[in-house]
Amino acid sequence: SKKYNMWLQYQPITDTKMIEQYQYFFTKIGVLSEGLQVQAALDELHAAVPQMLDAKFTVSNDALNSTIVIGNRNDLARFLDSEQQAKLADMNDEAFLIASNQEQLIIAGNSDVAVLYGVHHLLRLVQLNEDIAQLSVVEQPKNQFRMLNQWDNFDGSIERGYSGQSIFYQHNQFVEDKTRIKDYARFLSSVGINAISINNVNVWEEETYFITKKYLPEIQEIAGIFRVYGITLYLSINFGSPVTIGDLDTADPLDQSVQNWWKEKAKEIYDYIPDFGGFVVKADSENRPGPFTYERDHADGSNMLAKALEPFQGKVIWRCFVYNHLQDWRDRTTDRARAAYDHFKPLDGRFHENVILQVKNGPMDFQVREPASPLIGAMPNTNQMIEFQVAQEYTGQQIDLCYLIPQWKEILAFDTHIKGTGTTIEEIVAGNIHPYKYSGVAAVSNIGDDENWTGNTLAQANLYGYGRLIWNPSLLSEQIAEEWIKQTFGSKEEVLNTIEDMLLNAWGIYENYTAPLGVGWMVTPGVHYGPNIDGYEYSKWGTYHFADRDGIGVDRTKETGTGYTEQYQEPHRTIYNDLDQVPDELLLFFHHVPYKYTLKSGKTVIQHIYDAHFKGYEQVEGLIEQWENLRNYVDNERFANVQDRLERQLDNAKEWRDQINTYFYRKSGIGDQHGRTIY
Ligand code: BDP
Repeated sequence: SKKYNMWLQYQPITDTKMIEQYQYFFTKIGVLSEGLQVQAALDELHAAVPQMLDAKFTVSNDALNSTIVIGNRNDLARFLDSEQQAKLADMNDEAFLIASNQEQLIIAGNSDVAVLYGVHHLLRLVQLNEDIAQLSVVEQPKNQFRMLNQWDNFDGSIERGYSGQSIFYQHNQFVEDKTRIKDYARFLSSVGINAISINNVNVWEEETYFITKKYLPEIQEIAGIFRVYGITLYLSINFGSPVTIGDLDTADPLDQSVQNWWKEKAKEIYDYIPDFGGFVVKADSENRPGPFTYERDHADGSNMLAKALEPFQGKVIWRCFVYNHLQDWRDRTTDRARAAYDHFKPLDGRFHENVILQVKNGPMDFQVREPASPLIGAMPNTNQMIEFQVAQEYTGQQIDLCYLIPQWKEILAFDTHIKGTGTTIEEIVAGNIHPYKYSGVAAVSNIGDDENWTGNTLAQANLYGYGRLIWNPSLLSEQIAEEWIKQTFGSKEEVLNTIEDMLLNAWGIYENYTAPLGVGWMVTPGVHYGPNIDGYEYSKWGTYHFADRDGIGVDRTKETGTGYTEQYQEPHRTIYNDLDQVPDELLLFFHHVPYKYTLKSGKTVIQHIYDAHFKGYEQVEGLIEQWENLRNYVDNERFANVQDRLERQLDNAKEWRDQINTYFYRKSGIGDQHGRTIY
């Protein structure tokens, strides 16, 4: 169905200018390589071409007489001129080249999976109705690791999942029918994802056994499905495994028997899955076990696992989401925002070369607005990757529309100044600033077994955009939106313009009606949807806004606050620390100010709160109208799905608007300048 097929719709080409050209090229396909991923590329052509062109093609290894030739660089060598050879030789393993003239089109990859990427690139061009008769494309991914983390539990539930149940597990069993896993792999490879961890970072009881004979045969099968699409499989592990599933009484990383236990474990896993990626580890975080129990640190813990995986080229992806989740809210000196940096920065240089630290994009936890994490790039001698959240945990849970690409782009563009101007997060995680052996990007996935994968059909754009963006971070949010819309809904002007406008404004709209000016956390505790202004205010999680009768915001300055601003390089340290320089949208993240404090916009904080919340609600009404105009352009199912979500979003925006405005009116006693009704 259309909703199931996401951006690989392969709808019949109707552009009469292009159809002849496409029909010409897709008649004789020469396949010169035999690898698994080249076979997957051919399968994809078989799936796509008959639908798009109402035509069939022949397949042979007769390259000379083929209209399209695909293969890896070695097998295709004779067909590449020296310039093309040189170009490819200059690029990484996942690079491909597409070259065409009126007669023939060549796709050459630096590896088999690169051929698959090249074929997807071509199919994308066709879906976008582009001219393919004079192509000269060379592309390589900017990031080495392009990963997704599934937060799927063995019982079939998904931690922070908003699209149904797991496509991997049901009632503590692996799903029997693996079609969806295969299709997921197809979708992911079409946007260049090359790594996946398939179980929740919180590894509860039964999942701990994933690394045992009990489950490895099934995991081996899943690894095999992903392998065909060039995606390496990882597992989240429980640091306490030697105790939980072994017969040791300790998981102390410096204990010889523990080290041996993990070495044996690694051997066992690699017997089943020779190209197993490695472990994702959440340790000493939110009640998960870790090295702290044994008075060891994160370097001790991760290195021990790294040594076990090393003989097999495995990696340890160690998460930096570590903070005191049992803090006393009365203690105003501890600051959760400081935690990742405080824990990890002092350990720089002590990590094994196959350890990669995975750092969330902001210092707190995927709020609608946070500054970039100061830990990223701050450890020149330690591999790092950034972690985004495609799942809309705090950004509307795939009920509310929130196109996240602009948020991620802002983070990637952040210039840390760690090694002078131009040391952006984008370049750091691409491995261009520090001599990382491994680096890249990971993100929490947003899919489940809903027919449309993502609950809200428009949330498919975030998954698509995530892959595209981390392959090529210089793509604009607009470009990614356009590509996605055309492939998903077709190229009609009306559809394109409307959905693009909706997507590009969505993040700002969501921010308008939720927590203001970077303060975050005014969500319902636990579920994290809908407003509850004081829900987290007197709790142990370190998530406060400090609103009182005089003002609001968290003082993180050097002089009077938590000193968090000191974790940044100049000029950010000064900018964030200085009330006159801090950008409005982050004001309350860094400062506690009176309600009548005047923003750079010229408004007072309190008036900004009122205006933004009234506006945000109206903007959602606007989204509903925009979507309504597409009634005749979008198939009923997808139309109804989005319409329903937008109605629910409006209810949510209303709750937020009224609770936030009322709360701050009551706290401050200051009325709205425009005299609007505040309940
Ligand atoms: C938070 C989620 C929680 C996750 C945690 C994590 O609320 O469910 O387990 O992040 O990243 O955002 O480990």
